[in-house]
Amino acid sequence: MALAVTTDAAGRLDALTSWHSDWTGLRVGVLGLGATGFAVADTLAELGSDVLVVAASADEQRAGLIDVIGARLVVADLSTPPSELVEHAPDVIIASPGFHPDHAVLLWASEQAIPVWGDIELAWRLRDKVGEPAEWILVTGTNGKTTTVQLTATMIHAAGKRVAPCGNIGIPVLDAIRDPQGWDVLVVELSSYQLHHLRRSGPGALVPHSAVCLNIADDHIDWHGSFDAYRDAKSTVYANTKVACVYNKADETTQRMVEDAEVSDGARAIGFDLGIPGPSDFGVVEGILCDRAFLEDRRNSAIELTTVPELVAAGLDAPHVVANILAASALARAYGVPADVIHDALADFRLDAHRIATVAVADGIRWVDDSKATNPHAAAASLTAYPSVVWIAGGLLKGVDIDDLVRSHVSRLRGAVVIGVDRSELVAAFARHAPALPVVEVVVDDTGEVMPRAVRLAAEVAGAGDTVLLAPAAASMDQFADYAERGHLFAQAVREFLGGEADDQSASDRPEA
Ligand code: UMA
Repeated sequence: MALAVTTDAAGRLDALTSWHSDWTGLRVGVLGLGATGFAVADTLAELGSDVLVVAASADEQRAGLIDVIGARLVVADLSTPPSELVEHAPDVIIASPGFHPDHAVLLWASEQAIPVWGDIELAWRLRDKVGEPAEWILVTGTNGKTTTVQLTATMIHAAGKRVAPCGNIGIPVLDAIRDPQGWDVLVVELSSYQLHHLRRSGPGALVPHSAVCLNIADDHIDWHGSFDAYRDAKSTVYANTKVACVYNKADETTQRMVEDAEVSDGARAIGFDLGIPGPSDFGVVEGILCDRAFLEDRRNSAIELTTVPELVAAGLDAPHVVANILAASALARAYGVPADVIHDALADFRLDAHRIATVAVADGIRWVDDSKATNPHAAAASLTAYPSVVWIAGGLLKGVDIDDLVRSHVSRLRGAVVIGVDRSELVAAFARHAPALPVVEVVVDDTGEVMPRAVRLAAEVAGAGDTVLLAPAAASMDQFADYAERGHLFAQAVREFLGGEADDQSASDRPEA
């Protein structure tokens, strides 16, 4: 009898592949009440499901709306599954991305054989709410995801298509698919957390138009448990791709992911890097960014997309940004965007705040905010863009090893200012690889004080021709609300310092000799 019930429940879930399926009465446990949990609860309550949300904490505004949308909320210590959830006996659990795979409630769900979906799978199943479902273009990678999503969406929009950037970028995909205007294309940023919850086959598996993993390096190892688990999660992005699997020729792991992927018949592998492109690649020839993939005579010719001098004018010439542009162009060309449309779209494109943004240039010193460099791989890309750097680094290292980053960039460093809780690891790495380098620590914890002190200390070391670069290689949550606040406070401190208002109290921050 129990077996029959389980089979029926599984059969019902398998059949739920449309907005127009019968979702009424489905017992759903939603984990988390952030952006994702709210979108999930709101959607499924609208569809008539019986929704119970559980979260360790919840923002007041969303919590206040739970009754209104017709769901229930339990805020509890989730070290064990709350009794309300056990009594609810959910047919399916939908987990917010931040829930660790070993979270007590997920372990319980697995013991009880309760299927767990992510919000992305739910959105895929519901994608036909408004007219013809949009094509999905997927973007993941350790760094450059958001910029590449924005670039791709900008290019497709310039071609006159209705396109929504969504996903980890900050807009739940469920919000995009419920937008009454409907879309031709969703460009979906996927984090490794979201990819971890995706299945590669079966009724809930995504079938993307095209996909890219931009690069892969140590990040979020504390969440996934190992680099291999992180890489495996990322590789799911290519599963079932129909048209183009775009990979980074400078990052062999992404190429292997494509080689190993189960894709739809006819899907092509398209490489990109900053070198000369082979047939089926995107690359750069004598300062010209080229498509050598989406043209008839790709053996003998290539199509010009834009030039490096034009990118310099738009502030888009840092090497990692050029790589993002090539990846986005590959996705847009795969979707059929003409090369001249891409060219014109790039001329107007500007990077978001806190991404390799020049805050000020004074006395020959450039001050750059790359607070978005939250891991060593991103910081490496940003360090590589400048020849002589006073580096402001540190924060929460998230279990990743900083040693290689320090070792491989010492030659371009004039000095370093170390911030954040994990300072000792950075300071030890400098001691090992650059014992003569001036390295100072900011030992204050007060959020408002960290950047003014870091800026004053950096100014003591920097000279004409140097760049003072905030590229922390670490997360910000130890001292700041997020990377945006960290970058904002840096920029403010730079402006105040250059305004001549700063006095010098920095000696107290120097480490003991
Ligand atoms: N919660 C718990 N226990 C946990 C984890 C979370 O109770 O162990 C609860 C919290 O109390 C809160 C809710 O879950 O109620 C928060 O859920 P969440 O952490 O999954 O965050 P959301 O607000 O749903 O936002 C998520 C993404 N956040 C994370 O993956 C951590 C957002 O990416 C994304 O924009 C949003 O979904 C929409 O898709 C942010 C992010 O930092 C930008 N992503 C990471 C990154 O880019 O490095 C992966």
